[in-house]
Amino acid sequence: MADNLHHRDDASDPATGQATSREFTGVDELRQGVMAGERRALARAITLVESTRVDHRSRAATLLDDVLPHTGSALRIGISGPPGVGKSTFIEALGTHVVEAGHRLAVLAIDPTSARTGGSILGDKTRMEALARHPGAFIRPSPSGGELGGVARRTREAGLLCEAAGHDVVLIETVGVGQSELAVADMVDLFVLLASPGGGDDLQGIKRGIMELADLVVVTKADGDLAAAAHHAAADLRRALHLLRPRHDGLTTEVMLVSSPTGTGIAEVWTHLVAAHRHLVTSGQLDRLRSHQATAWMWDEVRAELALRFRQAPAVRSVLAQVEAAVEAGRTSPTAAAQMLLNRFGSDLNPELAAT
Ligand SMILES: Nc1nc2c(ncn2[C@@H]2O[C@H](COP(=O)(O)OP(=O)(O)OP(=O)(O)O)[C@@H](O)[C@H]2O)c(=O)[nH]1
Ligand SMILES: [Mg+2]
Repeated sequence: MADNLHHRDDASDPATGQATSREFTGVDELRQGVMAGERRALARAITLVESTRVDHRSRAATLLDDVLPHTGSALRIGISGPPGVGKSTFIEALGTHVVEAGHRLAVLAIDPTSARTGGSILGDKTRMEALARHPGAFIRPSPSGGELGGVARRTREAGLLCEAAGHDVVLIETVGVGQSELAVADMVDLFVLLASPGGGDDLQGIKRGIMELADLVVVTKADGDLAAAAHHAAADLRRALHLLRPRHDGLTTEVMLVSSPTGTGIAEVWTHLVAAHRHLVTSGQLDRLRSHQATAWMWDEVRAELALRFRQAPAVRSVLAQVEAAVEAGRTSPTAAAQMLLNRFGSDLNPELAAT
């Protein structure tokens, strides 16, 4: 497999998500490939966890359980910001700095708005060109389609696989257009928010609830004509952040400035992130954060699976359209309808309940 190490991920057919070669068919083989840091095995493993097929889901669960003991030591960073703020350009610059420092980097993306096959990073080839070609970097586009919850769960799993494959820095990017920032903040150690110099009236277009998630705010495009505006934006952001409680004890949310194309400020951002992470580790907060995230993740899985089984249960399915129509038309109250459906679901699970 050594000859594949320097290739970009091309192990699956983007149209079908199906594996295109016969290698790594068994879970055990896949696990060994992942653990050996083989990029094709990693790509294939991620394709497996992204699959919604029932038999794939159970194989994916086995694989994830197997690799779990080999995860946890990576620095997990979330990066978000409004469209066009400079996320891709920033990740290219920061990522290059990180791999040149000897780290192995994985870049994952969550873009539930993207119906494009192959996800957002396809269009980013030009902006992450150098990084994509670097042997120390693994870039994986957002799984296309599906609702946010599903995409987020698969991305979380992909992150674990990357860690098992030896990537000690995992960046998870998302476009800041909705709920996806929350999903990302829930799976990373540190959350970085990008802001642009001229974002508009309400603090560079950042909503307060999102600002509260940030461990670091980075103002992009602090160069050329935009340099002065960037400094103004940074001052505004510092004032706003001053009023917020930091996410972690002992860490204040800094505002830093970068110019991604020239690289100005990038090394400082990295140094800051490493120091913040070290603080989380030594203060014991990282362990607590991750335990909390793991439990939340479990409940997330339960909720999603339960909702799926609920919709598929024959006793529910047979009346679902009718009940929905009745609620839509105002003939049945949502509460009564939900109760009725839940009772039917319960009786499907346990026929004895139906008698009561
Ligand atoms: N001058 C300057 N331009 C930048 C900087 N960062 C990004 N840009 C430019 O801003 C534009 C958008 O950058 P992207 O990196 O594509 O932004 P993005 O946030 O990934 O955008 P989406 O993926 O569409 O959400 C591009 O034309 C970049 O060249 C910067 O630090 N300085
Ligand atoms: Mg982008």
